[in-house]
Amino acid sequence: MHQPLLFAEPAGARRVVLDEHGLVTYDRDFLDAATADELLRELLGAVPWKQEHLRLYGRAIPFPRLTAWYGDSGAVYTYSGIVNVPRAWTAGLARLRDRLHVALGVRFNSALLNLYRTGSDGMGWHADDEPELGERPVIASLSLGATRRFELRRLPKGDTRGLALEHGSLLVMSGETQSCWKHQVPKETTVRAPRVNLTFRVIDPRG
Ligand SMILES: O=C(O)CCC(=O)C(=O)O
Repeated sequence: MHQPLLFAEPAGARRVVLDEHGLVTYDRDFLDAATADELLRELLGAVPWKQEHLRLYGRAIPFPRLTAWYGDSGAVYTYSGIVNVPRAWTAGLARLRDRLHVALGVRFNSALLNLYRTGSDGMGWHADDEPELGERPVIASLSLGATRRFELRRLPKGDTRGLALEHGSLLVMSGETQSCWKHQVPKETTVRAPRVNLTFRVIDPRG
C-alpha cells in the first residue's frame, strides 16, 4: 500500500509519544486558542449529535458519549455493528481537513466526532482496525474542550503509556499503532466540562 508522506510541515512542537511497533506524535499547539475556542463553540452548537447503542444479547446499551460522522459521500464506516453514513463536510470541518492535508500529507476523507459530555463519558480499550481503514491507518485526532487522559496499551497485554490531550492539540497515530496497541479515554468523574474529539480517517469502503 502507498505510504503517505507524513509530516510535511516542520516539526515545531511535535513530540513523539511512542515510536516502537507504531508511531504516535502529539502537537499541543496545533490550533491557536481563538481558533480552538470558536471551533468548539460551533461544534457543540451545530452538530446533530447522536446517541448510538451497543446491541448485546438483545439489549441496547448506550455508548458513554455522543457521535457524528462526516465525510465524502461513499465514506461509509462500520464499527460495533453501527453503519455510519457520512454527513457532508461543513465549511469548518473541510478547512480542518485541508489543513491536515498540508500538515501531514494525508488526504482524509472522513471524520468521526465524539462528544464527551462530562468526565462520566469515555471510550474503552479498542483499536481502530476495521478493514475499511486499511492495514496501517493514519489517524489524526484533534481535541477541543476539557483536557482528558489518553492511554495506549501494547498488545497482547504489555506496557501502558498515557498523556493528557489538551484543547487545540493534535495526536497522530500511524504505522503499526492499530495492530500493536489499543487505546482508550478513561472516565474521569472529576471532569465537569465537555470535550469534543475529531478523528480524521481515510476510509476505503471496499476494504
Ligand atoms: O477521544 C479520543 O481522544 C479518542 C477517540 C477514539 O479513540 C476513537 O474515535 O476511536
